[in-house]
Amino acid sequence: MEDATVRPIGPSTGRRLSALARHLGGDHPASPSSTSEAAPMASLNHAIAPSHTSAFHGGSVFGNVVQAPEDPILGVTVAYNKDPSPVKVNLGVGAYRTEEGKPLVLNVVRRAEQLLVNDLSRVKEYLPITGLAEFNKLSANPAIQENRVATVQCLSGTGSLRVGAEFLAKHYHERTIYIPLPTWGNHPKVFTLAGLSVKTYRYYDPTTRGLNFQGLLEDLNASPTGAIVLLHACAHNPTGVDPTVEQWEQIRQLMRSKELLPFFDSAYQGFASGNLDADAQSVRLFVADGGELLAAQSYAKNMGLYGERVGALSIVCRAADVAGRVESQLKLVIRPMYSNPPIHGASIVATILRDRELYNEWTVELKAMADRIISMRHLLYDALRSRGTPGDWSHIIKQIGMFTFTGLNTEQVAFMTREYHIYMTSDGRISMAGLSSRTVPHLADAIHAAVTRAV
Ligand code: PLA
Repeated sequence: MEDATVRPIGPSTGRRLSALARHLGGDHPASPSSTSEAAPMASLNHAIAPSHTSAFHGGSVFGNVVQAPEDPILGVTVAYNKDPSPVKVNLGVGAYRTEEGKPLVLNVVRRAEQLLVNDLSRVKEYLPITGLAEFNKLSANPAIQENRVATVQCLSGTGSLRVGAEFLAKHYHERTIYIPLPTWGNHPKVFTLAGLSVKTYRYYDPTTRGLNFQGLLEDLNASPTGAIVLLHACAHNPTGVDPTVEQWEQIRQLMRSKELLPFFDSAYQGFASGNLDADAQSVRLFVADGGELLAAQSYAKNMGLYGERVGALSIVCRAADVAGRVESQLKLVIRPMYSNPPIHGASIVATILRDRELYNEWTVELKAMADRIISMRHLLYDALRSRGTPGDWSHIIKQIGMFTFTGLNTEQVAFMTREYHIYMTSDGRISMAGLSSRTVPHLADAIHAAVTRAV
């Protein structure tokens, strides 16, 4: 029997790749300079395009495969790992480190894992395609009482975004997604390869180092009715600049009046304010009006479960019957992609979310992480002030979440890496969570030297 939902792989993949190549190549409205990783993306253009093999090259059918560039964010860690310098600091990837510079496994996670290990009734059977039911129920927004949400466990935030985007490309009438300028460098790739067409809306104003709220409203207002809009739920990456609650309300009104479909990326809930509820306000505003939306959640950062790849995609619908049908189609997206998600990380999260005491312990540990990051902001700000480093650095303490968008340019970043072994993304973003009071003076020296000496 012919399955109408199956798309031919060859031509459709080719189309997606050429769309991405076009997007990365610059003749698209969302040109490479519009993302936070302009330079490395340009070179991706030819590297990502399929290279059809017609003959042997050097004895291998893959002889003509070109070397792809490293990922602009994860590649920073690759370079860092190769550097033998004892003073090197990795401020690239957004991964929390302790004051001692070590990765942190939350105590509450250790406790949950112990409970899981001790429970001999637990088995390693496949999960359903949609993942662990209890995890999904506990992850879904508590504001949704009416059962009008379809939640599926996915491979962390990235997997949730990808599954949501694949679903939209297949079942939603408008294929254009507007993403903020700048945004997380993986967003345009995830959405383009899922079959959506990516455009940008103004978000950040480099002159004020704040939100370009007027530009944002104008661009959303000028977008076609029904377009999808990617919104960072809180702690915007890379800028650390979020709308206020009043501004969120204005965004909501505009989007609802134009029937724009919100797709929230919630990768840092708890890292903006230290409070899970406060950081969910943006999403909850949109849920409270009864309208529809998508939300991709990640537990990588707020539970420190990075490598466990645990996250959830929620599609909030108008009514329960719609949500049921949406879930049935999400299963058709997931089954041929990875069949069903892994069990361990979701079991940890469910163990913590279901137990009042463990949940409370989590919120305390989360707040401690957020507070340490804030204290690093103050230390760095004070260190630059005491060095008399030219420029206004108050954005370091004003911006929120894991990152500071320093305003340092590519050359200055390269200088800091070369001379000071400070590793960060070329757009000038630093992960504050990777700093400690021991490394702040070294970073301040590097920034001072970069802005006073580098071109
Ligand atoms: N969305 C945003 C806005 C992110 O910053 C990240 C991760 C994700 C989604 C995906 O996270 P997950 O799949 O691990 O849940 N950004 C990191 C890491 C922390 C990365 O680039 O993969 C970053 O350094 O920007």
